[in-house]
Amino acid sequence: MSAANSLLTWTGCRTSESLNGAWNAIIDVYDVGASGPFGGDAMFAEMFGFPADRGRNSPGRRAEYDFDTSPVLQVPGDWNTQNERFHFYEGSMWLRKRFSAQVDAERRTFVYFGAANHGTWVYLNSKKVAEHEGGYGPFCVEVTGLLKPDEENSLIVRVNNQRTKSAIPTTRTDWFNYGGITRDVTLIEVPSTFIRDAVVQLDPANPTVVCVDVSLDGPNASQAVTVSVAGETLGTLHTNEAGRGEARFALPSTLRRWSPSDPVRHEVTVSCESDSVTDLIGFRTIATKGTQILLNGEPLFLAGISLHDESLGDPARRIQTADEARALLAHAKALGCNFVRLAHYQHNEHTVRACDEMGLMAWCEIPVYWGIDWENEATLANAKDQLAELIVRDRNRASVILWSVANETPPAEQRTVFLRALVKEARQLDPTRLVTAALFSHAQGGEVFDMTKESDHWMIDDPLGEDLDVLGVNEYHGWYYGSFETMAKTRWSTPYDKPMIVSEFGADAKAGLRGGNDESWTEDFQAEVYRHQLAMLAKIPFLAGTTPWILKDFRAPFRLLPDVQDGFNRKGLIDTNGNHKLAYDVLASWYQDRLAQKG
Ligand code: GCB
Repeated sequence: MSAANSLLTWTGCRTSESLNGAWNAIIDVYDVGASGPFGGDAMFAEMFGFPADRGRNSPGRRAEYDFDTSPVLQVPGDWNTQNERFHFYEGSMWLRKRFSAQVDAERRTFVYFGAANHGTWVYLNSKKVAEHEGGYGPFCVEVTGLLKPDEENSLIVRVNNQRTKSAIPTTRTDWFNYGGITRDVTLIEVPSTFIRDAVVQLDPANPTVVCVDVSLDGPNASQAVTVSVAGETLGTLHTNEAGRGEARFALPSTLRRWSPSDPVRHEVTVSCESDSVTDLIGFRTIATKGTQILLNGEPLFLAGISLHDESLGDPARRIQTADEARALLAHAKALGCNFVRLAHYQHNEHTVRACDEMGLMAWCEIPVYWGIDWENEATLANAKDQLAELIVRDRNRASVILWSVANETPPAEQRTVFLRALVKEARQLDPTRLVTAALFSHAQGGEVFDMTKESDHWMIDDPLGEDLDVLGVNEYHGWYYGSFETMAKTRWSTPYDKPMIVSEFGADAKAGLRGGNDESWTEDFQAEVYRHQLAMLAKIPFLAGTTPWILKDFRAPFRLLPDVQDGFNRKGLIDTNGNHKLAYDVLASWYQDRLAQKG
């Protein structure tokens, strides 16, 4: 079963207990912790097998490990920034949490992981209960009947962040490979028949109708289910034996619609005889018409910025809390953005919920990024799983308007077959949103051409464009290639009658480094690149939005220029502490004018 099928949604309203906090960690460089150094040998497995959770003073055979006296890591958290010894470690780490739980025999219990990077094995009281692949997606495991009522439980997680060629993402990424349980871990309790998922979204073709799709799970899966919005009952549907039910209900047209200027969310409750869930949901439509993007039927320009899932402050690390997400997004709001590109993988749910709350539309993406093993069926299966986890988790969020299936993948037959399968998957899981991908600007006629050759005509004709609703295009004129003179006369065209978002452009600048407008790595040069870029982009008739690269400097191991990069990609408009660079104001004033033009 795909991990997404077993995902719980509406978790915020559930009876739950956080398993965040101090976990003991054992580094396992030779990866022997599951079975000992001799594989299946029972004697050595007992001495070395970490899932048994024995220790120095445990009775019986000696154990050569001990969680109790091993270092502590905070969860959520990567190991790289918590312990200097682990900074560049890539491999297996075992983490253990002991906890006691009230066990109600009438109810079911799940352990929910926000994310763990990358391959995860989960053991409860020495029994393996789950495996999961993918460093950014949520997953959960049912542990009903496995918890001990009267003594402590041992939850042991082996996380391995080794980069591999067939994984998603693969071995080379321009971001840091933070290892560990990087997002919240929660013990969640539900009734024996419960609402596993409920999708409540406006019909894109008729904004006065809400489409409801419910799945119940448990022995009495066939039930009447009532849906109410803002205290008013919309109607009742009936689930079948398998627990599935769909219905369409009228939604009062007076109910305020969600938009960046009025990010209103309404209390939605879904109840059946055995369960009831509540959440805040915003209602809006998103569509395209020719080269325009329409929000609630009105064309608008997507004034955006790209972000990584990295918090402000020192040390740079993954976002862990809603407040950290809000603090980062506040810089995008101050820039005048109505849109963010959550690159290049599934961001923390806190960030997506903060987008809903703060009125930022969002582009959400999976790490199908550089060098994917297109021929590998397991790779495709994992990409589909990751996409499904993302969509199932976030398809009730009004802020999410675009699912992106890939970033910078050179056109080739098998690549297009692979990505088409993902586009299809996205549409099946969510027919209410738009699908995009960040394409290469320098791919024309199905080939990637030499970027160093100057060209003053950019034709966006990647064959995948046929399948997308919105074309995303990354380009680095004025930085990796292309002169300012050529940019001034560059013409853009596309055979597709579709909107285009320039999903990346930018230049590195070390905060505080000043110089001439022609001096690389200075704030002045970065600002100059932005001025030339914005002048060029303003002339593209099918441009529907921009998400320059990037809001904040971020950790990137192959960015090595001493005293400038030092392991960070410096294309941020702000540095890691939130200080603005000159280009920030250049973009802010362009967005102000652009949004004023569009009314
Ligand atoms: C890109 C990638 C992004 C990099 C960026 C850069 O094209 O999509 O992940 O960080 O360029 O800075 O070169």
